[in-house]
Amino acid sequence: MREGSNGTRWSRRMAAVGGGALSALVLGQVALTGPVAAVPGLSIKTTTGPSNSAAKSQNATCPAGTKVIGGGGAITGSGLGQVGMDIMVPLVGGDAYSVTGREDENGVAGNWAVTANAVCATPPPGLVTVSGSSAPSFGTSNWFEKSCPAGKHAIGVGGAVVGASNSEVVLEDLRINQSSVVVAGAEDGTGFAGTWWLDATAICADPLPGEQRVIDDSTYSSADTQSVTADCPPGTRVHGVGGEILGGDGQVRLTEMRATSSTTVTVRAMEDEDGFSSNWKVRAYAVCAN
Ligand SMILES: [Ca+2]
Ligand SMILES: [Ca+2]
Ligand SMILES: [Ca+2]
Repeated sequence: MREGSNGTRWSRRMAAVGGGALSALVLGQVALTGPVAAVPGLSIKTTTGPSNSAAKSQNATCPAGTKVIGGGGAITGSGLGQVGMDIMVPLVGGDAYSVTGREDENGVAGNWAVTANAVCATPPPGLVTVSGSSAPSFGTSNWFEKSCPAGKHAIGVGGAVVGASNSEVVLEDLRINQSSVVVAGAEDGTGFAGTWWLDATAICADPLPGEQRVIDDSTYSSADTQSVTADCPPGTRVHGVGGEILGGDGQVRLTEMRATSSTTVTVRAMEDEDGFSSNWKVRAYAVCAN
């Protein structure tokens, strides 16, 4: 079990090691013998809530008989980069994926909406959801890894920043490794005086038919916005969704991390209200299967 957290500047360190072009890496391809059946009942449900200036949650609910195997969300409207998706989680019971949007500490002029996105399927063999929490953070950033039970693969991820009442601690990373998920957060550019921690949820299952992971990075620069897609190979579809900001140092917020089609995961992020002078990028994870 690799599980734990620390107070290092994880995002920045990862940015340093991942600064080169990482294009269309296909990782963790599972060799399967014999006939493989597709995961049945696969669908992607997307809902968008009201446009206003209040903190709010939006749930995307799976059809009867199916469960959430992955999910994501997006913010649209005014204040992009100032509204954090700081809580992105499958709901208990696995019937919906929930995304909460909250404004930064000095608010946003204008209205915005939350979109939630659920990847749903007839429960694949071995489906189980496990969660854990980091220790309270004493640094400006933190991360937490939650492993799947032995032999299972991580196909979906949820994460939450706990302890801040607005988006003063930014949920930066919802990363899917082969057998674990990693959730990371960072205090905003002016810091946060309170205590906070991270919750991480891994949606795990037996290896999926034809499972492969596609990871793609945006360019690495100090542009105000960055976006990238991870596209599933021909014959496979998106089953799991992940994304992360590398090098954002709490001054970049995810504005989109979701399946934008049955074969594509899109991740976008934008710098905060007064910008960010360093280079950063976003990374998209697609767990693809037949
Ligand atoms: Ca603001
Ligand atoms: Ca602050
Ligand atoms: Ca800033």
